[in-house]
Amino acid sequence: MEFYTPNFAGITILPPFQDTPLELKSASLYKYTLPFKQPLVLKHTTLHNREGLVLVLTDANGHVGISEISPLPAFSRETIETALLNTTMLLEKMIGSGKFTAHCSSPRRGGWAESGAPSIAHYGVETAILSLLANIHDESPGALLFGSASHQVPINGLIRGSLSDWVPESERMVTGGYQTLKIKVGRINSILEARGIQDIRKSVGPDIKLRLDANRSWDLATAIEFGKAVESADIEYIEEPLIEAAELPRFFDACGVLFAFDETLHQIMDPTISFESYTGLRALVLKPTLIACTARFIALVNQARENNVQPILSSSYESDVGLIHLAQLAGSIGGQKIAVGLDTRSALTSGTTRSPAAVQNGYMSTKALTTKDLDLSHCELLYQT
Ligand code: OSB
Ligand code: MG
Repeated sequence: MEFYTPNFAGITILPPFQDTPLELKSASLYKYTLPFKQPLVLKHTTLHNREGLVLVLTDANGHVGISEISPLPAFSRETIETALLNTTMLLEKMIGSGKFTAHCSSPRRGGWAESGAPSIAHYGVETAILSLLANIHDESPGALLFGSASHQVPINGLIRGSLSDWVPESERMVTGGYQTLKIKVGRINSILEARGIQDIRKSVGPDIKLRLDANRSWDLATAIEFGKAVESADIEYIEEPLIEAAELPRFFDACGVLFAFDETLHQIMDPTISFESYTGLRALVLKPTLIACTARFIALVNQARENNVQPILSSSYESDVGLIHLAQLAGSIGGQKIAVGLDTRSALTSGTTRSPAAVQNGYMSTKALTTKDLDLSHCELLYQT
């Protein structure tokens, strides 16, 4: 049989890996609860714990596929309860349904764009299948989709503390090997923040890349004022400076600071949206966990590349299992050249693997996970076939 669920329909894995017959034998689904070191303050919520699901699939030959399904409260449309329900429903359909091939796009289907709303349950199951296929072929999941893979990826150090910590934190990160920093702005007075950015530039020198993220905090006038004030600090780009995304080209025209889409991508679901009309667009910040559809994620990577916009893969405070998958995808997209946004593990007290998906010397490893690497001591088994 051919296995179609809505989101699987649009994924094209590269020809050497297509049509691999799969037969699932068992599935286990665990729920983890991991405390944050400090309450995580996000734009519309504050979190004390991260909760999510870890899925382990085993095929008839003993290969495993491992993935994580972790909707982020206030960002994901789905909750952990709906994700759990939808995942178990999918698993019920798949287990015991005999041999199938997955991830072959069918010309009869319209691909992901016609496949209905993205679902984190689908995303989690397709990720586990991708991980299973990768293990069968002894390749990285990213290589199945994008062709190549690097053994490590550079990470942008994430600075989310208060203004007085910016310079010491930046210095600590640069000493630790980070070559790109991402600073969260738009939280207090924008003039003070602009000065803080200038101070960071002075202290880290000209060779460190600086990215900013304003999470849509400003009106056009405030953003332009900020942009002009940091003009000499050589900012690589600023994510989502404006409340109104449509005004972004005017922001760029007025101050010359390049910008990136993050939240805006989750509002525009039209896959054909033209990025060409956005003068000044430097990057797409792509969070597969929030996009919740591998095919749409691939489409966005391709669209970015076609428009000379950088695809920057980024995490959403997943546990180690999810982060390792993201690092593997990143290693196949930007390789060792483009720093990606995976510096979120340090916010958690513990994780889901024996050794954490740590950043070392500014890089994260893309090494594949095996069941031996899992640490499920913070998990509860919820479902097993
Ligand atoms: O605003 O970019 C954000 C994580 C979860 C939700 C929103 C955001 C983030 C990050 C991830 O900042 C880290 C990064 O992109 O470097
Ligand atoms: Mg952002």
